[in-house]
Amino acid sequence: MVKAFIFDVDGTLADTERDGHRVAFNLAFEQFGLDWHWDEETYGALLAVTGGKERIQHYINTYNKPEKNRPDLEDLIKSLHAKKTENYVALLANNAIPLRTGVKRILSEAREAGIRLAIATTTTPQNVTALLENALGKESLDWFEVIGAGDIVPKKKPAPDIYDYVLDALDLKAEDCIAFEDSKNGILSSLGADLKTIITYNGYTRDDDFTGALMVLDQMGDIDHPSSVIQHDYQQDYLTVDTIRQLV
Ligand code: XBP
Ligand code: MG
Repeated sequence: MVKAFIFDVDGTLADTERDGHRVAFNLAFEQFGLDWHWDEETYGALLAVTGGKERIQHYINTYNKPEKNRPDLEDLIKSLHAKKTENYVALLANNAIPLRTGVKRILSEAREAGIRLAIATTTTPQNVTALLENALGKESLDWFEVIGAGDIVPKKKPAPDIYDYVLDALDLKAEDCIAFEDSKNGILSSLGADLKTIITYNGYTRDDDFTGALMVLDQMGDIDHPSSVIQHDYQQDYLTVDTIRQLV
């Protein structure tokens, strides 16, 4: 009996990375007078590191940026990231990034079926609030019993900590829940917490290794936008709560 669904945010609920986070990072770099620019391909490679502050540090190391020797580097990264969060929230408010196909329907079906909802993400809490409010309305924040996000745990994905935190807050066992993820770092985290995991990949993650997934699809899909199922013998046109219940 499935008792709760736990959702990743970036890449799973919405395609936020290329046209959301990436744009907000680049704007922050400009605002700080830095000549850094993350094009789509560069950003795809940088996504190997989760967490915006960690990603900036990784970029500085990998590209051997002169800023690496600044004595105030830690503060610089913190301020840059705070500006990036401000930019991202403003971007969502002006031009909401839609939820991926089928996400809203799955959330409604789950609510009707009495399945509890939660979020386990690496992104900053304000970003989750902004995405949900803009895409689904303010009241949608109450649909999620637990929102585990950002620095609330010291070790970000691929560590299992954020999922362990959410399971603990829900007071549920992993075997009673399903995780929804889009990336290798995401599934390493959810499997590390012993969660059965459904993958809906995106442009950046289509070639990731999803070994151990319960099912891998290109999207949850809808009646007009059928899913392609990559891994699992599954006959339906799109993912439904009933199908998920039959799978487990
Ligand atoms: C995605 C991430 C985040 C975002 C940027 O998290 O790794 O770092 O790219 O957000 P998930 P921040 O897939 O777990 O939702 O800059 O706030 O970290
Ligand atoms: Mg993700």
